[in-house]
Amino acid sequence: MQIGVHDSIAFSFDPERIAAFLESHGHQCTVLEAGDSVAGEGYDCVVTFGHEDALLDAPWVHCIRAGVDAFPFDRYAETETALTHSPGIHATTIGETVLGMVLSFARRLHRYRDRQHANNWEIEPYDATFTVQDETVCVVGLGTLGEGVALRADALGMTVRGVRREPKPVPGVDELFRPDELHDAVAGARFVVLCVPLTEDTEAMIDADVFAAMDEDAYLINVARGGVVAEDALLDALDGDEIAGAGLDAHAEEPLPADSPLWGYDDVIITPHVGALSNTYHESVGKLVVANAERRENGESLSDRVV
Ligand code: NDP
Ligand code: 7N6
Repeated sequence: MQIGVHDSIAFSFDPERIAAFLESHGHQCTVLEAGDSVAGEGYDCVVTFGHEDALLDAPWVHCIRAGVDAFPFDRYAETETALTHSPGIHATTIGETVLGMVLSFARRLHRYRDRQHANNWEIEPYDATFTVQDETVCVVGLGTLGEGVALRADALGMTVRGVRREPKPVPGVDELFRPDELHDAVAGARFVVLCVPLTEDTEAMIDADVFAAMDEDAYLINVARGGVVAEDALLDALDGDEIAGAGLDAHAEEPLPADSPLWGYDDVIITPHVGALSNTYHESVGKLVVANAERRENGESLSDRVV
């Protein structure tokens, strides 16, 4: 197959990595720059991080992300361009990123790393330090990400609450809540971890009322999308000591603007939307594309299709 590899992938890793992987599986690849024409170039598929209108000239666009909330579905439907995404590959990376943040907050590692830059031996307040064993985590959204977090939290001896619409049990989750029980689910949890897609229902679902329901010593961790959290309410909650801190991989605006107040808090850990990345991401996505290319060649319908 002839596959275009869009250089928006460079937000996450070198597009040549996935091009080389696809070529090693017998496909011909061209790296496309933003603004390059796709019409009439003979591409069977374009693999991309983001959307631009030129992609609508391809018969099939594959997004390397699980969340495709930034794609204009109606335009894909209008132009009959198939859009596929990359679910099911983020459990381990995100699970480990979240548990890294959880352990850092508990063991205060982020504060010692901050002080290391100033050769500063200062010790954290005695009461600021805790162990996560026997603490409670509330995981909001229990798909690939949420289960990856739940299993790892369970392995560390945490009590795991989960929130989802369908009351279907999930490995590692001790207690299930419905979205309309969110306030009860977060109350008493030391960590609240967001793993939901950004939809009409989840936009700004973490608002001032949810922060008020959270414990004062609780931490919010967002590995979903920035839009799931009402950012003003988060800032108020941090300023008003309504919560203890936050671990933020997803942000309302990305890159997080240099003048965002969020950079300034001792107990906010900011990562630049890299929670899912690892040195094998190109292979994980590449395998999804290779499998779908085979389906397309065999005249079968594509998997993981969103439009
Ligand atoms: P999945 O589709 O596997 O899981 C989504 C989960 O959210 C399901 O358990 C679903 O359960 C639940 N859910 C949906 N709507 C609601 C709601 N209104 N209230 C409560 N729960 C809800 O998605 P993934 O786990 O793969 O990814 C989730 C999102 O995380 C992606 O859409 C993406 O935006 C983001 N993401 C971020 C990454 C990063 O790098 N930081 C990496 C990968 C994904 P039910 O249907 O029962 O409600
Ligand atoms: C890194 C993953 C997703 O939705 O936001 C993540 O999958 C990006 C490319």
